[in-house]
Amino acid sequence: MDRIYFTTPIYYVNAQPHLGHTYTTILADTLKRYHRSRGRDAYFLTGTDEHGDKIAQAAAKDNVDPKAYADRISALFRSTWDTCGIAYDHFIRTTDDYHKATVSRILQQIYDAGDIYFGEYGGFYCYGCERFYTEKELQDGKCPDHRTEAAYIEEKNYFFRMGKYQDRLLKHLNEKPGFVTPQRYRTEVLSLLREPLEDLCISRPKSRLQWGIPLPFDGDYVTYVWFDALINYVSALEHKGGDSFDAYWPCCNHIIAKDILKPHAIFWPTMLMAAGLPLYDRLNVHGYWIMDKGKMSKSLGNVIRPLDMKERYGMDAFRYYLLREMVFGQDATFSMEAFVNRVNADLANNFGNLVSRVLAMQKRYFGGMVQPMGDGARAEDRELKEAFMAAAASVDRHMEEMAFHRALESIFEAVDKTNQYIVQTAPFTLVKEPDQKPRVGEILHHVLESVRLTGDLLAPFLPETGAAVRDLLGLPATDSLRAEWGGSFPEGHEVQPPRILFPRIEETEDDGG
Ligand code: ME8
Repeated sequence: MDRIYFTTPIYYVNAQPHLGHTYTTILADTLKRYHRSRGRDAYFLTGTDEHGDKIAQAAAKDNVDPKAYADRISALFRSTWDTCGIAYDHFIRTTDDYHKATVSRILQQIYDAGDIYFGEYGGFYCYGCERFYTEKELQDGKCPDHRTEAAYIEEKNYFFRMGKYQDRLLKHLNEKPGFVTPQRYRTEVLSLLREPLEDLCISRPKSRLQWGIPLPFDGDYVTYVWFDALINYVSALEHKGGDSFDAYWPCCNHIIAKDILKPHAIFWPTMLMAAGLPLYDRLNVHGYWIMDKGKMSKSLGNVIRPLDMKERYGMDAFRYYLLREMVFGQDATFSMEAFVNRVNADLANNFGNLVSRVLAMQKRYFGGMVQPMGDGARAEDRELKEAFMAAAASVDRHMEEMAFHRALESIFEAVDKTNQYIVQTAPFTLVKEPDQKPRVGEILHHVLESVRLTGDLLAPFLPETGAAVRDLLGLPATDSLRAEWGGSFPEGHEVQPPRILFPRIEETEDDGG
């Protein structure tokens, strides 16, 4: 059986789930559902990153110990994903014992192999990023990301001989052009590798930071948070047990945003090399959601929270906008106005109306009973079928390239085609001629089949919609796609009366959201 393994970043527990986290998590969820629907064994991992300065400081600010703090925020991430219907297979926490054990084992292994050494280091440290910066990287002495003054710190620490693996990593990137994708991020990694790769400081003295996994070979130190966090992708599979690691690791697809490209494209593969483990298959990097602050509604504030969006508009409307609007790899602007327009135009007017319309006609003309489909030999019937077969193939092609927006566009082109088919065949006029009734039955059967296939093609992107369409059509739930035309409705099959799938969003930003 074909397998595939998707991971999201494990999110820091110093912030609550927002739009950015939700986007990456929805991508992984869509990918898992998509591959499952095509008969593949897809495994999906997400979780929380709970050690390090940032978390210790956030906990101190809240006057609680770091573990209690992490428990609370981690649970919040998990329950958010549960409420949003995210179908993760495992939720990992870096404070889980099995994870800590794997991190210790790998550290010891790399230490024994001679790739970790003790040395003195002085550098500019940003607490927000939890890393040292070179003077050249700082802007006016400040961290380019956090815009806070970097502190000069001199201390003895352990270092990972990352530089030793530079050539091997370059060779891998050249031999496997799809290792980091889209292309622009591969280019960015290659350009980082044009400079000599420095060794990586992988410890923090306990005198400065206690909240971390102790180094197995020196109890006075804890592990640098990235060395701990990246290993989650491996420890989760080991924890799953059996042959999970061998089965899923070779088809591991990481999904991240561009902010954490360097740790994933440079630290992680070199760590894997040093640990004697094979590399992951592909690093898929998306861009950033930028807030369109001026247009954000007052009541929502500037932070988009997944649960607010779900409650107000439904999860599928939110998923649709995110997946349809962002071009994978590029930045996108989040605007409530664009959200409302997109959802109203595509979901409420286009697809929603189509579903209501055909079910209403089926009910009125045939009491909801599906009629024979006919031989489908007429030009307009054939064209409708062809439009759907083309859409199904195009979804596969686009998903291979993570072009979620194009996959959805293809499905909606087929929906447009169906609306044109109704106009062209005019069942509402034809029905007035009694001898044309069988033809009206055929036409509606074709439209119902379009709706069936649209719902099934949409299901990985919009799971609730996929299920609701099947329910309206009186068909059993399924998570596998039958990308064929016809044969969905047995003789005497009855569909439901119409029900609104997507209510039009009437509010404007002036309503206060
Ligand atoms: O970096 N647009 O965790 P994190 C799109 N713990 N995606 C966004 C986003 C935005 N504006 N903001 C955040 C960490 N994200 C580490 C990861 S992995 C071994 C350790 C998403 O909580 C995006 O996926 O800061 C980004 O890579 C991630 O959140 C960063 O999450």
